[in-house]
Amino acid sequence: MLANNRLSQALLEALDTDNDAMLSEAEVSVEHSQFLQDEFVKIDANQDKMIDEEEFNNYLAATKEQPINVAKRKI
Ligand SMILES: [Ca+2]
Ligand SMILES: [Ca+2]
Repeated sequence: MLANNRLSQALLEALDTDNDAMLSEAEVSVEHSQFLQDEFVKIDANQDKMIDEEEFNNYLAATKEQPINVAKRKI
């Protein structure tokens, strides 16, 4: 979890060009990240068209679960 938080913080800082600790659709587009644009609606849990740190953390935590579960199943 701590590693996820650090990762999301680094990503958030990289994408957050106006440094308001929120990611707008425009900021996500600026990075030309098609993946993030597609995922924007999913990440934006309260659908206010802004991604805050909590939403981003929740999203990353949710996506990180999957490879871990797959890895566990192999063992
Ligand atoms: Ca911003
Ligand atoms: Ca939001």
